[in-house]
Amino acid sequence: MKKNPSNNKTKQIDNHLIDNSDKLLTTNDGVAIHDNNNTLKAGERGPSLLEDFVMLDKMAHFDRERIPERVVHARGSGAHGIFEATEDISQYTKAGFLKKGTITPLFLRFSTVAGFKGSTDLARDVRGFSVKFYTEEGNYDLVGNNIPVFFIQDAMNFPDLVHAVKPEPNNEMPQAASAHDTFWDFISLMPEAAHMVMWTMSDRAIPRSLRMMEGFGVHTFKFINEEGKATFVKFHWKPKLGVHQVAWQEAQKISGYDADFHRRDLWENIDKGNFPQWDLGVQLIPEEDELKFSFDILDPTKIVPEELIPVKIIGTMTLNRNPENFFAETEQIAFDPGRLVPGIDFSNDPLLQGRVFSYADTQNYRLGGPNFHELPINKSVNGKHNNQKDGFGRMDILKGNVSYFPNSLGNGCPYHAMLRGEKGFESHSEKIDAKKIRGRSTSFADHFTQARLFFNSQTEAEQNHIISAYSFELSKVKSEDVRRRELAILNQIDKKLAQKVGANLGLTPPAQLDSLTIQFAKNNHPEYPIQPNKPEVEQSAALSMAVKSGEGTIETRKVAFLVADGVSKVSIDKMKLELEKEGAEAVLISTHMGRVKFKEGGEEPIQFTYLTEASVCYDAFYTPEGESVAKLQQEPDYFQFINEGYRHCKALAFAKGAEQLIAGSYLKDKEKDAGVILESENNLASDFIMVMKGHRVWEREESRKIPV
Ligand code: HDE
Repeated sequence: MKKNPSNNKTKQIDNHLIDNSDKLLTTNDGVAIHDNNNTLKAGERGPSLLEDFVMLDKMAHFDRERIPERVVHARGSGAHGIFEATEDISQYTKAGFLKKGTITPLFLRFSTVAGFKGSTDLARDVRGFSVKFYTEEGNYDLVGNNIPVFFIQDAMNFPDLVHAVKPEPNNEMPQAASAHDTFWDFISLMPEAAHMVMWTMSDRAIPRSLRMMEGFGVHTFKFINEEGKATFVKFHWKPKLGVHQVAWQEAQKISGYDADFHRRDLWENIDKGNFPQWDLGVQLIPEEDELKFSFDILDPTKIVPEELIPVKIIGTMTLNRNPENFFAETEQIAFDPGRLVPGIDFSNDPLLQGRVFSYADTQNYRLGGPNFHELPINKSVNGKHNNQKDGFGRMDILKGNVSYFPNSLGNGCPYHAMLRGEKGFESHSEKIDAKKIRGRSTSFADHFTQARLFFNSQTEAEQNHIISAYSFELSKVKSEDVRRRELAILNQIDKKLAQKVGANLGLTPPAQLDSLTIQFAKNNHPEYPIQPNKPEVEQSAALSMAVKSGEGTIETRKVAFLVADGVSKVSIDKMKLELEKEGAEAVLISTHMGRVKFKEGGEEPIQFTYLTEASVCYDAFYTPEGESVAKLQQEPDYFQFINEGYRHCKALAFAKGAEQLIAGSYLKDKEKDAGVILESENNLASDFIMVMKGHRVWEREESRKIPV
């Protein structure tokens, strides 16, 4: 696909690009620098002089290079792209960028939540999924996550949640991990978190790639049409590459081998022209049906099962351009779900309402003042015209003597839409007749039914991963009271889940919720526990990530070809051709850098070696035939690759003659499964591809475990 395509937003950004090629080095004032190596001194061995403005200019700027990192979602990666609206949904919304056929530039930033800016990509965590649409009617931000629900129901609890999950305040440990006392202490006192925690303990929290995650708007929003009629809407991003994970043990190892694994994967794929795509889907709920469900659609700890309201696809997003500069774009982009365009409005979800304040407030602080809207990455493409002026870092230069409204000296400009019979953003005129209360609706009091729905909708392998994740995390918690309190919550969700986690922790799950948990729940609902409504569905297929063998795609998957000098080029090329037809990538890994020599004569440059690479960074493994096989017999790191690949349930293919290497691995004592493909017994390439399409051979995980 075309490299670095341009549109009105990228052209706007390009106006700010600085190209230093063939340019003289200058100070910030444009004065040419004669010597960039030496400070000005009184004599060769004398003290430095204060008048050295060249050095002071350089150092003073350097001293101010860092800005505060985001208080949450500090670690992120972004890309430019476009959104194309493909359906006529004008009966629901008047939003211009959703009109069929409209193409809108955008910037997307993915993130982890808890870790600092330099932390690992592979933390077990929620992933942020923030999209800024540069629409012709102003910027619209859909600031979502890769999990469709949230931990808490009311914005008031957010600072506490974040304090609990971040490293503990006394010793600032652990980094980018929820496996510690304060997180589970808080969570076990907040039964409303039960559903979200179930998701974060599932494989959703350890994605294979940012390109292989779903995104969700989480809250219920409103669409508003030309007539001013509202329809409730929930947003979904569905990745064309499917939804995939890594194994937890893999995630931990990747964090060591390549802490930038997700960032690199996104960057490299966009760079190669493998532009990732997502369909945007909406669940539309007529206003009249607001109270029709067993749960409250304003409660952000609930999904609307797709069986009740199907997801309607309304457009496609394509990420097609890497940023030029991480700081200027990915770091300085300022998202804000509290700013809307005509055709979209808030619902009364109390979590969403709190976000309306927090984001602009944090940007004002993080980006050093109120002019962050003028930074190239944040600037709207339709301009900004108002009487707000001055402040730190002001870039726009306002003409004339008028900066107030109403005015006559400036012909009343910038003018009010309504004064000239035009339309601007109008809030939905929802009728509200209520008493002020500081409290919570009883319709928010059911905390376990959807957590159960999620657990029931997983395959056996997925359930096992959830059990292992709870066991791992709670094992890191020092307080036995906290562990037991969380087990009591799990027991309310599913007895099998609680028992299995309990067995791993050496604890019996309590039958009742802990008295402290109930005490806190009663704070919101004095009559807690409240009998939940009967759910409409007990299972929902969309909640599982499982794909069957042969059903998925292997596009952009990385297959390690394990070679050494003397490898057969024919054996490499045959497999490579078949994999590339399916869009996968073959990466040769050898015993040394430089050039790899072929059995048939000739050689090729080689970039990757057993020293620098790790099996956990690859999706599948192929050992070609040749004299290389004898060399690999002597290469312990080769066996590490295939042992680990096997342990992580990946496909392993062996060309004729290469299967003798199995004898030196842990695979030798295992009953052969569909994921070990031998040229002598199988249709090598097509069987290999079919297993890869299924992502993993999960049945291997429990029955044929091996140490690595
Ligand atoms: Fe955020 N959140 N959040 N959040 N959030 C921030 O804004 C906040 C919530 C989400 O890539 C902060 O610019 C409050 C839900 C993403 O730059 C901050 C509440 C969802 C990002 C903030 C929530 C999110 C943020 C920190 C509860 C999923 C990264 C830096 C009322 C729908 C955006 C910043 C990016 C970032 C506040 C809850 C997603 C402090 C108060 C629910 C993806 O303003």
